[in-house]
Amino acid sequence: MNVILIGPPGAGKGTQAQKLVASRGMVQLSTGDMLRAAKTSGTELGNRVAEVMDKGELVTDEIVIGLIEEQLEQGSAGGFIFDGFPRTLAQADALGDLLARHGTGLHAVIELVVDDAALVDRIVKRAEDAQAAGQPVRRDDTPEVFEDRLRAYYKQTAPLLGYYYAKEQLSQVDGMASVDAVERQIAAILDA
Ligand code: B4P
Repeated sequence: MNVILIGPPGAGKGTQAQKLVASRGMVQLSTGDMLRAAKTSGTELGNRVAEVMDKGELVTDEIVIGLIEEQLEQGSAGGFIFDGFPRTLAQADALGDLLARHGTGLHAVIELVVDDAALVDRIVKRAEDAQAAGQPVRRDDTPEVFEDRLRAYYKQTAPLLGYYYAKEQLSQVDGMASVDAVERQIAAILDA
């Protein structure tokens, strides 16, 4: 089963993807995590990625699609969770082509619906928690950069909701609920 988790920044895509890894043996493909790893690599590509991410903008489709393509080559018996990918229509088209080339397809697209105000609170809390624990704070987890991330979401990613709705693949969950309650809603969709 291949599943996309879609939603605004801080909606809980990464949190729920990890739950699916634990409960269903799926492989999580988080473009955010892959890009953060590239950022710390110190390569020229990593430096270019860092500049874009720290401004709250989207990295180019070419880079992100290339990262996903590499991971798909490795296969997954339990299927893939696409966490934070696709984020543009070009990425969505590319994913459809890549899955078809691997003889598989997309089984569900799950939107995590969360109010904008709650998103900012979560991002600020994550930064505070990281600081208190002496861990690195994400440079894009500030209220200022968050505004730009949210703007990028509504402009470039939200159109994907109509794209997948038209294909009858879109389901919505209440992302304002607790982590466990969101997990139960997702399980019900995947089991249906
Ligand atoms: P991502 O890493 O995808 O990050 P995100 O949108 O912030 O996170 P997510 O929704 O996964 O939230 P999380 O579970 O962590 O992207 C970061 C950047 O990478 C982008 O801005 C962009 O520059 C770049 N990028 C990534 N993919 C790209 C692509 N495909 N194309 C181009 N550029 C790309 O949850 C957030 C917080 O909320 C956590 O602290 C969590 O504990 C908390 N939380 C989660 N669920 C909760 C719940 N139900 N209740 C209360 N708190 C909850």
